[in-house]
Amino acid sequence: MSLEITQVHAVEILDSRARPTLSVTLTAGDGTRIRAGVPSGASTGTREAVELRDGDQARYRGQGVLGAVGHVNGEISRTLTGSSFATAADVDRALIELDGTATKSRLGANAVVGCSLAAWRAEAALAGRELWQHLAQAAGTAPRLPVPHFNVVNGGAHAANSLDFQEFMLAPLGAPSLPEAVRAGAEVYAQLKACLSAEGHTTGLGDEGGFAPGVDRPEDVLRLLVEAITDAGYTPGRDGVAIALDPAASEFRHPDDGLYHVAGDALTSDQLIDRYEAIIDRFPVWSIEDGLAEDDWDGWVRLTARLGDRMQVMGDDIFVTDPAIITEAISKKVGNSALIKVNQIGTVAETLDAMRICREADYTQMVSHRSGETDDAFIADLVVGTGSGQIKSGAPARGERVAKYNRLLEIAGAHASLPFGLPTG
Ligand code: 2PG
Ligand code: MG
Repeated sequence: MSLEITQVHAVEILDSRARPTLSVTLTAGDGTRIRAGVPSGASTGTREAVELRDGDQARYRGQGVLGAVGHVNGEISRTLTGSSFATAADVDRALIELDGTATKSRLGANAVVGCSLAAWRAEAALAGRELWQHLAQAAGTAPRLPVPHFNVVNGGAHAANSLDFQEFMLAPLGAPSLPEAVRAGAEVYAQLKACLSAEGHTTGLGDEGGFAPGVDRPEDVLRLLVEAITDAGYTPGRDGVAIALDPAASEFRHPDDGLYHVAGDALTSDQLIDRYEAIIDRFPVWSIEDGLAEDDWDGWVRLTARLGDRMQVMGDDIFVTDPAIITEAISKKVGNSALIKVNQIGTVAETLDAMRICREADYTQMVSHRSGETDDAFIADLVVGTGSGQIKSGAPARGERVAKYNRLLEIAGAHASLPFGLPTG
């Protein structure tokens, strides 16, 4: 079977932060029309694929994407239409070649990723398969429903509060099924709102739908989370509802002194590792993403050596879903887990490659949304198809976040025999 594309067309739409992004519509030879929405991050890694923004201050404060839209409707359309591709991976290769830069900065990673997502979706539709089934076949993986990680408290670059750590997530590791995990996330989220109100905190939301209270110390948030988990009737910990953190430490390491600034303390890498150790001694935290900054590779080696047998040490900004960087990290024993974002590297084919490298090295993986999102739920199918076992898509609230969890619930409801939870063995 081959993929014949008759039209590719992009328009500028809005993401969940009122910033422009792309919607790409691809028409296949048989008339099938497929749409993809492009996500966008705020706390980005410096080695990520580069989004093209117009920079025209007269429109959307320079954030417009008409240039990227123009590339889809011009150069990319001319390259992809009229020819027939053996696979969607070949479309990705054509996009990479056409762009010609290491970071997709010429056409824009936002233009490229929209076309890639649409091409894989089109290939699945032409094959008459669900997207997750198609991705499983392409990757040679066993499908599995993931443990959702609900980001219920937002700080850092995702909220206007003074909390330095970016994300506090509920991980219902002990749930018996995906629907029960979603239920636990939603019930604890509601309980947390009550706990915050009871202590006089505001319950306004951050970019990913989590609460953004005026609490400074991460330990104070963790205490509130444990209280909410317990009050909602769940057991804090791996048998019930555990906690995962994304401090996003690159954001609070100050360039002037090289120290990590957390709630008024200025910490060296080793002092911050001590703080994490104290946190996991005291609270049911099972995973820490970006615990140190993306350029603190020596610190990462020590963090992994000290805490890697007790928890997930996950790289996001440091790995940027880049197969070459992940390969280097594995050889240096940096982390034991990778966050996976398609738009960080720019194509689905390269993402599947990064995921294969992780699998082969026994690095765990979590598929992730971005803080700026659309209603596109591609990542729900990606996580199920690749069987990676973990996803984060923000709070169990707000349309662009629940679009992913609801897609997972639909897959779970229609395919009762799919296994759920972290991969075993
Ligand atoms: C992260 C992501 C998603 P952003 O740091 O993991 O939660 O944030 O999309 O802003 O990079
Ligand atoms: Mg992160």
